[in-house]
Amino acid sequence: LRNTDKFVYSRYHTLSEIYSFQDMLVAENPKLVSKIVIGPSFEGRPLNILKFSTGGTNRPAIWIDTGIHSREWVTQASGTWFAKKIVTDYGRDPSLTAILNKMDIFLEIVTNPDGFAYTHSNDRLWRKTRKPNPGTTCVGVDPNRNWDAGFGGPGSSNDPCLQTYRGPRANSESEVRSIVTFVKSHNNFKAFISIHSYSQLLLYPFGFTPMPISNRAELNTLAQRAVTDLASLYGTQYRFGSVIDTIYQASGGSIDWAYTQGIRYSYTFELRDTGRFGFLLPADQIIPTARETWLALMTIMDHTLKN
Ligand code: ING
Ligand code: ZN
Repeated sequence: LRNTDKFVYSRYHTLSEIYSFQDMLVAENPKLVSKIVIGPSFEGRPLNILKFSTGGTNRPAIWIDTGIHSREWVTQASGTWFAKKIVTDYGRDPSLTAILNKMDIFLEIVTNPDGFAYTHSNDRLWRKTRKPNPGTTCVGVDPNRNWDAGFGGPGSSNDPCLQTYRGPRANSESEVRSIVTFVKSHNNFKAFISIHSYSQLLLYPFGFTPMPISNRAELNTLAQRAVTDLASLYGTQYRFGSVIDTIYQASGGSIDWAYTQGIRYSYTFELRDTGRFGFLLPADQIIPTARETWLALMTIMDHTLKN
């Protein structure tokens, strides 16, 4: 692991390898990329964000996170590929260059590092954080039910032994609270994209209520364009719609929170596949998944720039 050209994007990597990747990318591209530590995880690991910026102060910004659910390994792997893609394409691809000449991109690749370490060491299918819960041996909170948007409502559990345990209160998890504090203090995010797997879906708010968002028609049309662009590469088919209409009711999710903060381009991706391999997606699908997803991300980011 000497530099980010030698990094093997077609394999899954450990947490320490991804941390090294981030530091190498910053060292190689100091004028474009910086690392911000927004907090410690529950177990004390750094919550790293890569900031891609060509200047300015507090420019309008795009948030992208991968790996908030630790077992969704193709997302952290894709996030790593996106980071390299951004530094490769800036100054070469006119659309990305236009975006970065006006906006900043913030990318959190390992949003749940304690869970991710645990998927390598103990349980490949661990989803939640690793914070112990009082009164039970069951560990962890679902970091996508812990946000302050319909917190505690349907589609979240008060049972610490379940995968969708919401936690004792909104923002109880450092991994969530650190993002909330960062996004609020920045105060100029225009898009918030949270990347999960699997199911091949592109979802917009809300998950906690059937109430339609005010720019539903715009987000629906944009989602349709994004999934069409995604499919143009390898034919991968995505469905799209609101969380509640498309999959299930879910309260306390990140994109619902982002939307209620006024971030009008809020989306969740569910990457490959549709269930054949599920969370255990073979590594030879990492680069194709990242490449096709990048097309959809560019469509959303370009629209955000122009609106
Ligand atoms: N799916 C998401 C989950 O947390 C989701 C779906 C997206 C819910 C946005 C709420 C808001 O259940 C996976 N695979 O985790
Ligand atoms: Zn998930």
